Amino acid sequence: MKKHIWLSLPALALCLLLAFGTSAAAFSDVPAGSWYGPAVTEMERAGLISGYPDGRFGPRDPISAAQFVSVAVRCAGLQPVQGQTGHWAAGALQTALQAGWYDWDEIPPTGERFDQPISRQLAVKILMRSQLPQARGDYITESQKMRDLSQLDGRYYEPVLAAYAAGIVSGDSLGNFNPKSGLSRAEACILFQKALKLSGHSQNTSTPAPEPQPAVTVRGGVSENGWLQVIGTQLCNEKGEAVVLRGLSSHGMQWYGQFAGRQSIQNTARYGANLFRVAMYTAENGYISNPAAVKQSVVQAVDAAIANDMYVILDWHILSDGNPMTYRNQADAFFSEMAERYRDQPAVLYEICNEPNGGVTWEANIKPYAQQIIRTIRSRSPRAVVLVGSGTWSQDIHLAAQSPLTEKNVMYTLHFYAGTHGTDLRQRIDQVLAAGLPIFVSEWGTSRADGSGGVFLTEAGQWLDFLDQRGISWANWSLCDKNETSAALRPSTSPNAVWGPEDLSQSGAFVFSRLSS
Ligand code: IDC
Repeated sequence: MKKHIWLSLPALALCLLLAFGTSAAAFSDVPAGSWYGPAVTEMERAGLISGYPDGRFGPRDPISAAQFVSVAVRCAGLQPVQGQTGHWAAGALQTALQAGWYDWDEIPPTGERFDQPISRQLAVKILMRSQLPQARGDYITESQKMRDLSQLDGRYYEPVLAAYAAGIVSGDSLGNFNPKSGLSRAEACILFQKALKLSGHSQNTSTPAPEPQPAVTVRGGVSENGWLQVIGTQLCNEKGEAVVLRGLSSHGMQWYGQFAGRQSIQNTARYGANLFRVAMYTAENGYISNPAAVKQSVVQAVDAAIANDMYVILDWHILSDGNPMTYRNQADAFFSEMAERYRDQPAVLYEICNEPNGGVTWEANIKPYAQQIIRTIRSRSPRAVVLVGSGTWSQDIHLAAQSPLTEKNVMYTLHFYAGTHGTDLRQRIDQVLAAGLPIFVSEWGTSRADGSGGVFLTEAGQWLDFLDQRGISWANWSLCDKNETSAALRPSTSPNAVWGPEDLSQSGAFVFSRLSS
């Protein structure tokens, strides 16, 4: 069992302490009857802010970028990640940057502006993106409320107008917003308090506010973690602790099912895997043309993973058949049977459409398909986690984010190949995480997207670091000995032997080294 400490509770407390000094029940310089008194007290009681060591809060001091962002991260329930400098708030600022709350040039991660007062326009942008990402304001209506609209830089129009529309800001007595001035710590408290109230009230609308993320990430198998659940954007175990699953995906079961037996799966467990993915192609001589035999090999693979105390993804591997609606009835019958069979089995996760592609849309094809199949699965196995793909070979998570499913314990798959996909797709992950969409990388490769080329281990390393920092689970394509660079095993490896380093391909050696780290 390995424990990955993202940030211990004392470290978190320290960040807060540094953000606002020590905690005190009441601040000597915050009169109860002042305009900011109730907000400051409420935020302090909720553990979101605290004062200076001498018992003051400093309500009229300008709030710095680092202080403001730290509170935003805390209010959003996110964890600081590895920062780029030794500054006390570097981790929180990195979290916020990666979440897309502001751009690199607005608060460079190199730190030179961390301790400078934050401008009102930037503060409002960070506030709205972090706490109320769905909020919008009508230009014609809201712009009339700002006498000094011409002072506002273009990139802040959207969040500032949304903040006006939500009643979070209203301008000074002259009707000016003063976008380039700073704001005081007391004003910041009021802004956060208003936004938090609104996000709390809007929890029943389309995107739920992210819930606090657990500080400790555990690995381990099914006996340790039990039924999985999705809390906010994080996969968690039965106790509600963040859990990360890592492992290999089979190649097509109709071709390389021999590498999905007990010994092969156990070999990956010995390197630290707690997950196996069973890729059941539907087309290409897969389940649709040969249902009985393919299903039997799939059930054997699922049982082999369970025997190894591992989580296992049952993957309906659409590929050349790009539209999940094509074989919807077969999928419904298959998942009905499997969810019944594994109804008492916390190990099984259901991936209901590997990679929709071609002329499919989220609204017309994938979402209605997912709604039906989720209903079918949940009527048999109510607690099962379901993984849902999106268009363009499961890269269009941003389109799913515009109209997410309302069912609980659903995650959205994102697939990447290190030789083809990079920064743009990673940015997309951060955008949708900030919007509350839980992500599971159920397939990725060290090769190009065609399964060959490379291997691209530097790029793959960047990807895995990125996923690690966000507690995102993954399965690597693929556990087989095919002569293609994405295959983890050298040609002619025996599926029934204990594997040593000489059996692993370049890709396999890299991937296996990252299973336990
Ligand atoms: C590839 C296999 C390759 C096979 C091909 C077509 O590596 O041997 O000939 O499928 O069946 C995916 C798919 C996955 C692909 C993989 C690499 O989910 O089935 O496997 N890939 O091309 N999406 C992006 C890449």
